[in-house]
Amino acid sequence: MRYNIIVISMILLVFASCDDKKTNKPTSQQVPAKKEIKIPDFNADSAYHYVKKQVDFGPRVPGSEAHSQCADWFVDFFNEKADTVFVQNFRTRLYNGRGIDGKNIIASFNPEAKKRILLGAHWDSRPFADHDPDEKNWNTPIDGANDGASGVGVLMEIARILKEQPINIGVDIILFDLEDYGAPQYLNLMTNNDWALGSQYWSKNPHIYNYRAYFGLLLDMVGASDPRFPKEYYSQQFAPSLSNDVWRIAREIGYSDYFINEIGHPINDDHIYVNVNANIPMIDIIHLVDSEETSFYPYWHTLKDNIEQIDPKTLGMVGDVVLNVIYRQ
Ligand code: AHN
Ligand code: ZN
Repeated sequence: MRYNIIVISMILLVFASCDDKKTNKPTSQQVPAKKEIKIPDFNADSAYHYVKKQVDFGPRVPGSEAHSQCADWFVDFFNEKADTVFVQNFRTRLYNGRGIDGKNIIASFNPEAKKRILLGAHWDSRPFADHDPDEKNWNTPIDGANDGASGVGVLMEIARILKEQPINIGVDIILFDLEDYGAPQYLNLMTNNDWALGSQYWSKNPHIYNYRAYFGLLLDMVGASDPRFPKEYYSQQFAPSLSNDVWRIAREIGYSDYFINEIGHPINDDHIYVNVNANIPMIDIIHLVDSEETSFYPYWHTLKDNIEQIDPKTLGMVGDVVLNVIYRQ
């Protein structure tokens, strides 16, 4: 029996080698080469520098001097990198009924392209450290190095790269204002729609009439070390295939220890209004933990959400994932 197998194998080998001689071509040359996509390098140190620069303005609390100076810096920056910059000034109402001015900033690449991807983050920082362990700090504004500035820093680095290595599809980077002015925890108001005021406004009044995007990615708290990014619950509800695709790409490029293949907590963030009002499937990439108290990263809404928490390695991972998603389209 075994002898028979050896004989048959030898006959097959002879045939195989004959065949090789006939064609005289390695098989790889017979298959047309797959289109090579060159994914650019994300410079994590550059992204870190953009985060630090924002924090150095001071807390970007709407209505403050730091807020308006930082906005001017963004507009100058994007005017240099993007094809068109839109500044959407709006007036809205806070949880306490007070009127307030906000500014969404949109940087567009390839404005004529029909196929577009929306990339977002919020650029304002929270006026209250209402989750600080020390009650004295509950009305002090936070640096928001991770909560806000990290996502913006990653998107600024993406803008720098898009200018250097243009792509065919359209990309819109949107910096939402007034995401983080929700009622302080200690008031126990149990309200929900006092967060994400900038995205609430934009999703009902997009910068371009009938604006459409293929899909969107929102970045929130993407800069702390040793992050945990499960698939945020609402993202998985609104855009399951997008969420699965992004996490598959993250696994393919080696980040499965951080982009965890689990469903995380439901988060009321800017992507909700983009999905509901603008009807664009958008997911939230956000650092979530499994603690009882809050589902957010440990220094969330405390005075310790400062530049010390920012790890370029995390910015780099998230930047790589975003670049792989957009340059593979
Ligand atoms: C709520 O706490 C209801 N939403 C928080 C969303 C958020 C705040 N993301 C960053 N800061
Ligand atoms: Zn926040």
